[in-house]
Amino acid sequence: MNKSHTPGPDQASRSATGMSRRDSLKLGAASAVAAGLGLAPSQQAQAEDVPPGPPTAPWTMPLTVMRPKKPVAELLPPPTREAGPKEAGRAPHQIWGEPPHALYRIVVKEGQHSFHPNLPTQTIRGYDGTFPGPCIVSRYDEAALVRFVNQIDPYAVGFGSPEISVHLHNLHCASESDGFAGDYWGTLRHGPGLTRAGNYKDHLFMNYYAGFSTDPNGVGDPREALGTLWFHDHRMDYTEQNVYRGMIGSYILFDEIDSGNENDPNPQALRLPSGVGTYDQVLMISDVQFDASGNMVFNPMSENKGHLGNKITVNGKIQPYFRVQRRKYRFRFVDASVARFYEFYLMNGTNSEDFQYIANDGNLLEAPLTMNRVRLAPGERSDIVIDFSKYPLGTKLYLVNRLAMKDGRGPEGLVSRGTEVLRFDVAANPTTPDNSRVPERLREQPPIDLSQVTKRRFWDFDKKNSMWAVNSELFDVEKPAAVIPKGSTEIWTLQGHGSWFHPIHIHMEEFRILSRNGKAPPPHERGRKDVVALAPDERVEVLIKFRDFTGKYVMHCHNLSHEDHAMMIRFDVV
Ligand SMILES: [Cu+2]
Repeated sequence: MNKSHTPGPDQASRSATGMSRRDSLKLGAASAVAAGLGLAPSQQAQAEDVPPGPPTAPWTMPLTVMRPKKPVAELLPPPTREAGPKEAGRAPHQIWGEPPHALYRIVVKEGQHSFHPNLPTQTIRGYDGTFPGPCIVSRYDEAALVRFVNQIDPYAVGFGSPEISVHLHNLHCASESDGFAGDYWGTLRHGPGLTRAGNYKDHLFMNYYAGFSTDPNGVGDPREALGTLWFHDHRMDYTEQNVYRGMIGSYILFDEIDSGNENDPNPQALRLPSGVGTYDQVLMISDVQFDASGNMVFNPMSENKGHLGNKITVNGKIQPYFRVQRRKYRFRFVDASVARFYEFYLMNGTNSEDFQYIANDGNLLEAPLTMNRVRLAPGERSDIVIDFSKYPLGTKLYLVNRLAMKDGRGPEGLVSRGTEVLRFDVAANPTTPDNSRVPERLREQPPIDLSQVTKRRFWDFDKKNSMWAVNSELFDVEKPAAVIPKGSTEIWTLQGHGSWFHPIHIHMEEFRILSRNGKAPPPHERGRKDVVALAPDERVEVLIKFRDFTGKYVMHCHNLSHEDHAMMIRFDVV
């Protein structure tokens, strides 16, 4: 048995159905059903072709709009550099000086959620008990400290784990606040990366540009700015179940250039459509599997493939509508699904409409692209701007996913009709003039400089004994697969195999795609990225730096079933 599978401090924690994916592999189908998953035999038999789920009437409720979560005036006990007495036993914050600009408190707990009025209310587990969780809006050079309070019953039953590890996907962040897979915690148990369990854990997000520690001014490089981020659970072995059950939220970063103000008088400001919750909208996309009675199910027999839903949700709703004014809007797509890839089109009758594609993985491109599709792998983000002033009042536009998937193997090509997931109703003229714009130049990119490269590493993503492996090894939480001196620049080669797609995500720093099978990446992938969808047998080379922080981080497949068993490596920056 691989060392990483030896029992850790928490191993008494298995709840009735919350067995880890690896356990259920060992136990097999019969015991998984016996564990009370309540799946009808037909559904088990159809694990690959997801059954359609009960009918739901389209366009019966409005889109849930993500608005900025309010900070709190104080936290009790006050945050401290060293973990507080009742805090999960994390390492001290690497940077600790002035009090953080904003304090947030997010309670991780069960909540009752309605995906659709035709379906029963579901017990989800999420940030503040909602699906999706809150949206935090932050700014560069204004640190945010987020206290995550874990109120999940440590003896809770059902799929998912009561222990959590919160990862803020894409933040350039100190290891102790990154949500390392082995840093999971609850009120009773903890992972091998922490010294004790706790009631809460503070994550300190400094919101510094990469390169700040070697910049004489301490600012870093604004060309490294991040924009659309999201946070989600990263608990080793249970990430898929916890994310699927609702542990997702969004995090937006602004700076002087992308300032979040379309009327900004600063000449540097881009003045993109602004106002998170008004003309700047987060769209978190998750697919959920419902059984015939309309209950959300998690089928561990999709083991090894990736769990697909039979309903696509946008901000936790099935087929909502969104009333828009005849003006420009920014939409930030987040693929928060555990395995599903999407390709979205904006349909006006039978025409697919063009829009401006401005950011990939939350990072503004150098220049906007005119496109008619948004393709997303799990973990990826895309920002687009749609100008609804082109359409007469009363127009209805549909966001349609045309990408087919039969199982977690990956996308199988486009279908002609697709699934409508969101309807835009052009409902009103703007009440104030639309001063927003999409300028011809967005954000300058750092140059690709290969002269700094000190090391190349090769990572092979393949199956080994029915498990997912990297360089033929399963994830070992205790042992780094790479030890990287802080400040290094490296080229990593990511190699896929067989007929499987693997969306590969690297923590801590973004990368630039140098080549896909020896060829330049497509224009929308020429900016900075943190996920690259590795196609079957594809070889991707990326350039990546490891700056500013030290500690343990991970690279993994963002098909979360693959990640959980166990296509992930630990790397340490020292
Ligand atoms: Cu994978």
